[in-house]
Amino acid sequence: MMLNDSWTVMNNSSTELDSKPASRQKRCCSFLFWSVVMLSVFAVVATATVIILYLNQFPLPFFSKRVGVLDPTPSVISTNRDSGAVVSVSRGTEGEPISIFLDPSCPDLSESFLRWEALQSSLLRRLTNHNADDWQETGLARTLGEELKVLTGHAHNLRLEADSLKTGQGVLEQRLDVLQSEQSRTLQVLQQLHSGVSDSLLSLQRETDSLRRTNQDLQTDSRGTAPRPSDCRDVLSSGVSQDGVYSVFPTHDPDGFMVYCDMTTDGGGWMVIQRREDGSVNFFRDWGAYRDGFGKTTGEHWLGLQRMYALTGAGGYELRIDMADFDNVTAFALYEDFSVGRDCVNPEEDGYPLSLAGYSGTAGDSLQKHAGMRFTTRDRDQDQSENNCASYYQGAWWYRNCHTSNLNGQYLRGGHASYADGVEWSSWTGWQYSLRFTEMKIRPKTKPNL
Ligand SMILES: [Ca+2]
Repeated sequence: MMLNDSWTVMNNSSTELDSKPASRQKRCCSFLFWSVVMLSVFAVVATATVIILYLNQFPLPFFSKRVGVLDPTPSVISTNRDSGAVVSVSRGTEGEPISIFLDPSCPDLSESFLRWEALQSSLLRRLTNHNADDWQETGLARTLGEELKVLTGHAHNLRLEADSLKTGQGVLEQRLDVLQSEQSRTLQVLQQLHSGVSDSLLSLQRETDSLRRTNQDLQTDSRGTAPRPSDCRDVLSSGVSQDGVYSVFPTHDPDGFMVYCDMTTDGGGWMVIQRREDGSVNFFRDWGAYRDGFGKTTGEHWLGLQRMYALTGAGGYELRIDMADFDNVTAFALYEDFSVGRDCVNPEEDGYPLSLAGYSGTAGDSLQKHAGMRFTTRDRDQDQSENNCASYYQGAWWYRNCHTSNLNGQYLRGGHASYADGVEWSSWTGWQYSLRFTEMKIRPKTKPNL
């Protein structure tokens, strides 16, 4: 009652004065009411949109942790092999990194990106088709659309990047294949090179062995087929030490001839140039016989003046004469220098003169007085006697007037009545004893190194 009255009083007091202001108050309350309704609807729509986007896991720039401010920090792409990921993408310093795992087969991500783009496009269409009556809702929807376009653009770029990566991986694989092929080829070449070098070394080793064997063969051959001996010392040096007949090839008589080598007396290496031992050979011969030699090499013989010249004409030989009587007593005479026809241009014409020096021995020197004498035979008198000493003393020798030795005399077998016509060596057995054995032998003065 009191309220109504007051109200009535109030109304009564202003009915006439404020009839239009009452109508204005009524419109103002209606506007406020619909504004609240629209705000509520807009809030519901925005909340639903955000929920949809959130459920679709879209990054919402205005729903980041810093609400309402776009994150200016660019994405950071880095490799993170520790986590097993090939590439990690982190957005912002506090953002969770997104690891991208690329297995060797490189899965095709284009389809995922396409689905992503399709989803964004679908959401964009929905936002576009949303017919909002309120200007704020419309602005928000427009903002969402712009962001979605940006997101779609990013997704598209990512798909292109993924395709580019896949293409790059293909090129990389091709290059890896080429590299592997090159590596294989290089290894093959290296193996071939190594094999070639090994073959060359093996061949070189074989050649070296062959050369070594050849060298050994040559050395064996050189020992087996020694240079032709020029005298008995060479024969002895070749390792032969047995007395006997050998071929020698003196420098001045390259065709060679047979000689008897004494390999035992006084070191051996002696060439026998005269031997008397049994009287089986006639020594009373002419010039030609004494020049060319006669007799049997293994028995009584005369080597020949020409051969003696061939051997000793240039000097350098020594002479040894071994003798024995019929009582088996022996003696020898050694001359350290002996030569026949020394330095003669035509030794036969010069008479094969005797050069001799340096006696030693046990038989006495019965030859030195013949030094310088030319050789005389029964048919070629070149001695200093009125007569032919050879004829007179039944021999052939380097007679002077006539002799102190006559080793080519008659084989009278010991003591004889005739004078000096036997096999004489006067300083040992006088002029009337014909020796049982005589042997004249020569060798180079320089003894061989045995
Ligand atoms: Ca004479």
